[in-house]
Amino acid sequence: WRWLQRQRSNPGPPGPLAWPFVGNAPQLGHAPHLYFARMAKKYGNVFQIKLGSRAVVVLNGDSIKQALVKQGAEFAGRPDFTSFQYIGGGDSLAFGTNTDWWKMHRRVAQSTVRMFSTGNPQTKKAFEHHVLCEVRELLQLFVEKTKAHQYFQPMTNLVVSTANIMSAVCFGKRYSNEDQEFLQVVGRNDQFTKTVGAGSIVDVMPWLQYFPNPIKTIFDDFKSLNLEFNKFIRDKVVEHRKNFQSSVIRDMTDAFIVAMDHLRDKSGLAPRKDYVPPTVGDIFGASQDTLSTALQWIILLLVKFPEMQVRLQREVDKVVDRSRLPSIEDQSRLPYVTAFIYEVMRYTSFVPLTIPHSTTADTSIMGYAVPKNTVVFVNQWSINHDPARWDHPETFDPQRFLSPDGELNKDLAGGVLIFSLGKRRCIGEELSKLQLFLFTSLIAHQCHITVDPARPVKIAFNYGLTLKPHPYSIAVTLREDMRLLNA
Ligand code: HJJ
Repeated sequence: WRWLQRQRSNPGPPGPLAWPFVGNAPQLGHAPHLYFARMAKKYGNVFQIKLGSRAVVVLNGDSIKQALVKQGAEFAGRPDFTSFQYIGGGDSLAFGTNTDWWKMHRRVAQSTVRMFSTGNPQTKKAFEHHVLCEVRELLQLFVEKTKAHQYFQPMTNLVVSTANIMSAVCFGKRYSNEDQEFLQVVGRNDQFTKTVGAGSIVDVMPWLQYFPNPIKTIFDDFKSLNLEFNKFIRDKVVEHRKNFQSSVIRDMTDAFIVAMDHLRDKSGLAPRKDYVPPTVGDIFGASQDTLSTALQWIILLLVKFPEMQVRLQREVDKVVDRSRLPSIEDQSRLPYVTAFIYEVMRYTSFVPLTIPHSTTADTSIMGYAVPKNTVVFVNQWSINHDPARWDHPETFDPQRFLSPDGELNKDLAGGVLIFSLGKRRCIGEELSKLQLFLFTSLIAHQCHITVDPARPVKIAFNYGLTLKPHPYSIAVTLREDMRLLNA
């Protein structure tokens, strides 16, 4: 009777009717986050669907903070998805389960990332230098391409560029834009993103990987890309261990070797495994995929809204004259640049759903029972497009983050959700915001970007863990002589 009463007073979340065998998978379509937003209107912020034979609880709006922060431990798990077992050879920090070892491992990763990006003024300068060098190469290439072809597609160069910044930080090495080997490793983000995004079919219907069909082909590509990626990273770590000197920490890989070996000796918790490669893999992989996606969107929106591009240039010109380049210290005096970046993150919500979570215990959320090991999708897009939070959420308008006297509204900016919350929130947030600020202000300071008038850009995406814009073509001209950039 008690059991029955509990079931009655605390049932599972409501949701749409599910088909046998496939569940609601056919309804997700090409934009699961939009389908979820529609369902949230109908059933409320917490609802349940079925994918294959698995129950999935989808969190929208206010329920996200409740689950990930207030009930953080219960919602910090990861499902045992097939695809996750191939990332970092199954030892990825981002896709792994939260054990005691995982918690320490995460702390070490967090402090090591900080040590090489935003940790102190010195490391910030070193990081800024890497970004500067890479933007210089990139803009030079863009100008050459414009001279040769007028309009060209910038996507691949943006991937190589961001990968190079993190390659410099992680491995102390950069690659040429023509390096085919490097491109083979970093040029397959679309395949990665497609397979690990929430709603990926192979994870909920794993039997699809066993007979020829389109999903199997996508999954085979995913497996091979991970094998190649992991080999690239492992070779780097082997090389680093070979000429390692504890007195000279050359890059992030060296720092991880020190930190992880120390952690392993001290805690006794870690299995006898080398966790340096999967950790460096996560940081290198995550940063190049997300940063290149962000830049692809930033450039698309700069050419879509040329009046905003001019306003960015004016603001940067007012603060940074032609005798030097924008730097980290300028950020507080460049509120429009910062507002523009926040609006790109809000409007595109290019990580619409976080990496899938799972519950670590029987729990409840907003009055609904959720059993242990339930898959949980977190709809970040629903926060960023909630009409109760934002005026005209479907309008791209950086001005929304500025007060009438032009200052950045930090509360509003803090309301954009793209790095997740709680125990699984992104460890690269500061690094990535710094990098986006430098890229955007450098582009505004140095060049002007236009789009082929014959082929105006459309704001459309391919769904995955990160939303990629459809390909587009641009022309890039320097605003001033290139000498400045070389100075
Ligand atoms: C990769 C692209 C990869 C890894 C890691 C091991 C940590 C976008 C969001 C989070 C990022 C999640 C992480 C991704 C790890 C990539 C990325 C790729 C192979 C990898 C929300 O990144 O093409 O291959 O192997």
